[in-house]
Amino acid sequence: ANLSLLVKAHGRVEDMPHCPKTSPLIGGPIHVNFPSGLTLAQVVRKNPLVVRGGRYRPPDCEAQHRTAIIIPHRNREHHLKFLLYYLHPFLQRQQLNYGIYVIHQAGNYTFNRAKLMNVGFREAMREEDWDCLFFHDVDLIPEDDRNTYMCDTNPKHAAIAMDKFGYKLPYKMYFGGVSALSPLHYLKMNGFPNNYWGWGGEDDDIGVRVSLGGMIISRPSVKVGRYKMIKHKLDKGNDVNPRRFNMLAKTRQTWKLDGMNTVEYEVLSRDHFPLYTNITVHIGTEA
Ligand code: UDH
Repeated sequence: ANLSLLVKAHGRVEDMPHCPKTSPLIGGPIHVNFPSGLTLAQVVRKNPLVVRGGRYRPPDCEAQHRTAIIIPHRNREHHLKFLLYYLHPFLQRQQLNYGIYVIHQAGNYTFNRAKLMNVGFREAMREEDWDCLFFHDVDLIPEDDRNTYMCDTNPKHAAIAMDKFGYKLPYKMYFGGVSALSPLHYLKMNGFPNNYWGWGGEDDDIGVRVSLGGMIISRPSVKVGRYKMIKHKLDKGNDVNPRRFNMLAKTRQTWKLDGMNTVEYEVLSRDHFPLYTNITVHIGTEA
């Protein structure tokens, strides 16, 4: 009996049942607020089954889905704390095998969200055979459990109804905030662009890549794909990119020449913190 318990703790037991198609723990709408004084230590205590590096497997059934969350980050520790506070229980209620990766841009040079996602993809896949990657802004909190963090047959845009856009899609091709791709989807579109430095444009470029890769965007319903954004101002080191429209006009010519096949970076550290894996990376500067 001890042995079977031991094996169970590692989630590899053959006779553990598969988790059901729809988790019985899903409760629907979530009331999101931002408790003042919340600490990471409290979040750790609330999530006793999360192990080193922010990894989790359901204790009593074999998860049907393996999802990595990739969060581009610099200087938003305050937002990260709230995201972890909500995301860990949310993913556990969905009975996922999951891991959370924070990709932290080193230095003060202009921020590059999309390139950090490419780093996250490669580094997460190095650790585990994830079948789905959720590319997740640090300041967006999902407001409904039924927004399942699993991949579809097509790339999925999950953050379709944000409070800041009046809980609706701002425009038809919008692909920003939170999106989900399988490794196959990601490689079909050559990942994300590496050359969008500063704010804006990269999410639309990614949307165009989806269709250039021969895929379409799938979406949850507006009722379910709801997110609350933690209010903030434009960051230092992330000025609006004035070249974004010119670049966007050329995606059709550039997507195969720039992306996952050309990404270069240097990992400075990899830390397996209790609630997430932090990868600090030097991604260089604009050419
Ligand atoms: N990010 C960081 N650090 C930065 C910049 C961006 O971590 O310095 C990450 C973070 O995950 C963020 C994402 O990149 O959620 C997207 O950046 P953003 O939040 O600046 O973009 P968004 O379009 O917000 O969500 C624009 C803020 C403009 C505020 C205007 C006030 N009315």
